[in-house]
Amino acid sequence: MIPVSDLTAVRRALASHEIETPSWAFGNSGTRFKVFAQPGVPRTPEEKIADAATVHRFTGVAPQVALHIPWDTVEDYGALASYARDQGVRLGAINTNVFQDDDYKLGSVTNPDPGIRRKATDHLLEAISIMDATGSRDLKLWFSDGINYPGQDDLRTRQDRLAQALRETYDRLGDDQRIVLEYKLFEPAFYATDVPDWGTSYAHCVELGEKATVCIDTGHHAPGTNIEFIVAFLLRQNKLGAFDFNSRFYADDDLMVGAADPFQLFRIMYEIVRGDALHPDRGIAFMLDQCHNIERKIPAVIRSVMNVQEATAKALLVDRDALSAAQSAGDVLEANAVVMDAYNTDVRPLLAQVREDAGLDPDPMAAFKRSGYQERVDAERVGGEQAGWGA
Ligand code: PSV
Ligand code: MN
Ligand code: MN
Repeated sequence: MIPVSDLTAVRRALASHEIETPSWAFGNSGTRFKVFAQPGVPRTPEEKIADAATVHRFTGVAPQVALHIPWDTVEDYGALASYARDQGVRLGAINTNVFQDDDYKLGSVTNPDPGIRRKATDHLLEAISIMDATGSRDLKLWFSDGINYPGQDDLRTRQDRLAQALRETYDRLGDDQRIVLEYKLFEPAFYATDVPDWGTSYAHCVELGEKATVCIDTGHHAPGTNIEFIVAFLLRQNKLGAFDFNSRFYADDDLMVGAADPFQLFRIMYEIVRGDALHPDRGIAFMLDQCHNIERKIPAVIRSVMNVQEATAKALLVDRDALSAAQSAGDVLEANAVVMDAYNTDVRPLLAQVREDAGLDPDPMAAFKRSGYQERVDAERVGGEQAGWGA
């Protein structure tokens, strides 16, 4: 493990790490079987931002909140951005939604009907106008497009339609804006998805240009996929733009990141550290994309942020000199031991110290509980909104 004398750099790295929270994590959500409504859930985008700001107040590392359009539709996005600023946070990625309209039954930008393709592409362009008003950098694209049966539509033509819509969208981006293109193996399409994997996303991004990068949603792979390999590969190509962090036991479970497989999260964060991509200046957005169906939402997001911090702290503790010496010597067991030593370190005291240095309570979960915020919003907010999922 890294010598104690080098811990200053580790502390500094941890203090500057930023995690972006999703507005929809604070609303009611569920599965297709049932949405269990909770008291105190936000009724408006402003209230979702207030909850995200609360997470930031207790963790100190979540200064940005992502919006989902149309779930977070408002009249004046500039005013929403200044509301967020007043709360102590910024508006982050604008997530597009071309999956919750009857017109999109056979696809959005890959639909065989040119009128529906136009409608979907117009939504993407409108999202860029929202970014102009909010000052957001990232346009997050996820397409539910795909087909359920062999022969239902032409696989290759659908790629052409996708490329065309992406090109039009890309050409509308401002100088400081970019596309982050998410992939997903299956669901809602069950036979073939139009952007099913990182390779497809990567190829479209390369074709588009340098303002297009891949978004890795950790829940969107086949079981057993080596996600840290994807991270290493994309970083090497300068094509990793963002994460949608969550964890899964089976498919796209959207559970709290680090809950199902903290070791995988550590391995991912090690590749980030190895690729020198942790600092916000490096342009990787570490976003959460989660739904809290049965647990209270604000503390679940606080816990998720802490889980990412713990994995990151362990990744930073890997003794990279010792690791590369063992690797060069072909010492398999020693190399593995160096990595495992870091993973098996209890980093909670280190993170408590980092928080105290930043003037925060060392235990954000306990501090949130004591604050009375939950009780206050439970009493104040009557008739909270559904997040958009699980209707
Ligand atoms: C799709 O499963 C997805 O991961 C996309 O990011 C959506 O925009 C998001 O879920 C909404 O939670
Ligand atoms: Mn996602
Ligand atoms: Mn998902």
